[in-house]
Amino acid sequence: MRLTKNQISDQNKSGLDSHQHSYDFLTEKLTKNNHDVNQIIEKIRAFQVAIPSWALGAGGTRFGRFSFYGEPSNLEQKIEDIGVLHCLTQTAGAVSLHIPWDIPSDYTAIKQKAAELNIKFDAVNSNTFQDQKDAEKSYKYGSLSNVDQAIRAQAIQHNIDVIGIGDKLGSKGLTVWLADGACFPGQNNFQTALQNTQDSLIEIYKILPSDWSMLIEYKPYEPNFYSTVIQDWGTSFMLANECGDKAYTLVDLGHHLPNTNIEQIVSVLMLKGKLGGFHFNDSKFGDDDLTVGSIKPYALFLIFNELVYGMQNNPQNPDLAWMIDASHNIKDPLEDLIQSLEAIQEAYAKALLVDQEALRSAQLENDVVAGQEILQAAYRTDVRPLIEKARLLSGGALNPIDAYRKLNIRGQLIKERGKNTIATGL
Ligand SMILES: [Mn+2]
Repeated sequence: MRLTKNQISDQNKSGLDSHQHSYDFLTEKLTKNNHDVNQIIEKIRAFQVAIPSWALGAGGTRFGRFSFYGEPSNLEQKIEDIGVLHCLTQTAGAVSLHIPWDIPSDYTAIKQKAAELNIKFDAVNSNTFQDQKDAEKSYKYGSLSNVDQAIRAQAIQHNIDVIGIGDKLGSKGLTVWLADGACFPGQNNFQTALQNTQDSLIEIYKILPSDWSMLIEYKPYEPNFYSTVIQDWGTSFMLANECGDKAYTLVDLGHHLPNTNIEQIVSVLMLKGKLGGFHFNDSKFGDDDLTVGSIKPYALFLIFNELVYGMQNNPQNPDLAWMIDASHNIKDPLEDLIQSLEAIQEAYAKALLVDQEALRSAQLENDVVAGQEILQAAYRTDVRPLIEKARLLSGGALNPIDAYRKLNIRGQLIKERGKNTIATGL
């Protein structure tokens, strides 16, 4: 299904007066405080987040999966769903493919469909955390780190194949996340596992096109519960340095032990020019993959504050590949993604309001109270009128969730696709 501009502007009509009122009020206040509101809105409009191809169906846990009707059953339908999201929110202008779950059967047709919906192909993701039907070798005991050279070679070749697929679509990045590790002490040799991983990554890096980047993701545990080979940002950073200039660390918000200071990690990586990608989600205990901003919105703001600082002060760091990496069991996946996209925009807009100059002065004077006041003044500002304005200017919905429901989009998807479709890859 495809939404039209008219459908959206019809939905917007009833809320325009109220929006304008709160927008004018906020603009007056921000302008008095020396903020350039138009510039902030342009930044919000330019901020685009990739939607992963696996997030459009209902997610599952190892205990069960409760289907959501009208799910997209092929890549074409997944791109259509992202088209709906982008049309409503104007901030989901990219897709991140997971290979081999979403290998295009017709490249020209998929590229055309994405172009029509104004969607770009972001980083492609390889998968060596599960065995594929026709695979010769098993990744049960690891992929790029495996003690068996033939298994490592198969995993290296898979990543090379993924680069080939991404290249045909116009992607510029490969994301590597490894499940490799050990469930029990004595299962593997830490040094051998790391050395094998490094050597394998270098083999993949060697064939990376010159305008591509390789993003190395880390995670402390799960599915292995004793050790993960790339367990933390330091290990990823070290491997990226060993590979070369086009290799970077990728931070996934859910891939940290509880209470890790993620904003500090972001800050250090940007200073070193090595933060390449970012996966958004939220969590209470582990890699919960909950809706962005649903559990720890202040932490998300503090992270964005460092991202904004880095984007303004660290020209040595490249533009980041932004992606939502959340998927769960309960909500309509499209509504969930809309909520995540709004939380991201909100945290970004608030971070843009931080008075960096005043913060710097407070820090130089060791005025701890002032530092906190400056951050919280930005955090406590209700920036939603700015996000609404950014969406309106781009042709999106004033209230995307409301429009999604009033237009009965899920109902239409069920009519088109039926009740029993299941998204691939989950
Ligand atoms: Mn991730």
